[in-house]
Amino acid sequence: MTTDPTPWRDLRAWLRHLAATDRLAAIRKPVSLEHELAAIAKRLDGRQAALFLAPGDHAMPVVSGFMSRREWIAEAMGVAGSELLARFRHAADNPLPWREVDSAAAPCRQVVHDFRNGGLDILDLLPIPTHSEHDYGPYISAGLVIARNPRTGVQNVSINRIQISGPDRLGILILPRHLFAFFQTAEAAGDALEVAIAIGVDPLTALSSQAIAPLDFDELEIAGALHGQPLPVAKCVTNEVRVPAEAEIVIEGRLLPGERSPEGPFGEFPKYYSAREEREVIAIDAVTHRHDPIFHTIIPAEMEHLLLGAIPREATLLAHLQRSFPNVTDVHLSIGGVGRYHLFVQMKKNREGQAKNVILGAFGGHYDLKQVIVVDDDVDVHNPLEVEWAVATRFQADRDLVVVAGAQGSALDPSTTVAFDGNKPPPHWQGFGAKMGLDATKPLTSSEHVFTRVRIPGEFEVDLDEVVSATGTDALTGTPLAER
Ligand SMILES: [Mn+2]
Repeated sequence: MTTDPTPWRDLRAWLRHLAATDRLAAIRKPVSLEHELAAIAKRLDGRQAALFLAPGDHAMPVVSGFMSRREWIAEAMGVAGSELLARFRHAADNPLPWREVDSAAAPCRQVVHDFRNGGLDILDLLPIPTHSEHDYGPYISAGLVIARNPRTGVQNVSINRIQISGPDRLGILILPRHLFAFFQTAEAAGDALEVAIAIGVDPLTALSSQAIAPLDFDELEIAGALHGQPLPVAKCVTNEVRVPAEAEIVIEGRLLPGERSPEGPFGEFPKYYSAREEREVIAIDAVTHRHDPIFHTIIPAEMEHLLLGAIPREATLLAHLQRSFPNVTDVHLSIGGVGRYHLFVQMKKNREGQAKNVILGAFGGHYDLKQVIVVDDDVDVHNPLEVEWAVATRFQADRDLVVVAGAQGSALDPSTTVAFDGNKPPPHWQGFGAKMGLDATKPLTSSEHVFTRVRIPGEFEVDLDEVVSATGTDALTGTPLAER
């Protein structure tokens, strides 16, 4: 597998590439940071990245949607779309340690705003949008939160939603994963946890942050492997965290021990809001950035958000399934299933009943999975119409359906809350729900043509440019136009 260095080492190189290929829309008109910016970016999502040159009262541009297509992400990796999951998995299996550069010379700290003496307001410095209708206010939605394990010093990278709570205060949602474990350790000792929030990184570094990796596995090493060379990192000005040196903007701060304050509501990936609750608090110590930095925002629940979550999960789930079922050939987390809940699995079945084993195996691979559909290898799992056709013609509910009641699922799935008073389950009941698996594979043996898929010989070989006369003939009369 190729590990040649990729050409797009930082965000601006990737944006120049998109601009050169008509995939970057420049919005010069002043737009409001409240809803208007997000509305425009949403309309362009999946077609063109949006670069806002006059957001709010700020001179700092905002970009969104620069990885809103699966093919674009494959392109950033330098592989074909069919190689995307294999390339990501190869990088996760072969991480490349980062390379520390002279922090004083790092692009991400060409300009330093020290918050420790007070008087600065993050909303004056950065163009932070308010996205959805009922959001509490401005949110940082594309910040890579980097912290070090207090026990081992190994870093972790995750994207967390970050609310602006005050001039130097942030609210943050921390799910019970690695950052949570680090902060628990620090807080138990009465210590703050140093963090850095990197905003405006290249697509591969952003994607790496979403890898489903073990504790004490620095996701920035996957970014290096995807780039084909070690990622340059620089030490923060006010703490020990190492951040991508090419980042546009870095917020340095501390998660405060024993402090909680209200965070939310915020429109999340399932296209519903999560509630306002007491959550962790970050105190800002510094904001550093490049000269002329670019602020990145992810429009919640749109393609950039869904793909960032889906692709690393697909790579992990494919590897997980192939360990037990080497005849599994591909997987896809559907966009309709918010890139998290619905998994399509393609396999070359060679024993009856295998698809049900695959269904059970998949549910063990990630608790977010709610529905698994298994299809044969003649069905394209990246095309939801093909998957529905397989269910329509190869599946019978009394024979091919697997239901597991009362399992753990996504806490953000609102249908898991209906049995609870006011739809508010206590934390230990959140995400409690059912799993559904559909075996939409055809039987291994069948009578002649019962399961033969209709095809027309030559359909894919025909050269339309050659056989269709674009001009010169009147389609109705067959008279050459030149003679009319
Ligand atoms: Mn991690």
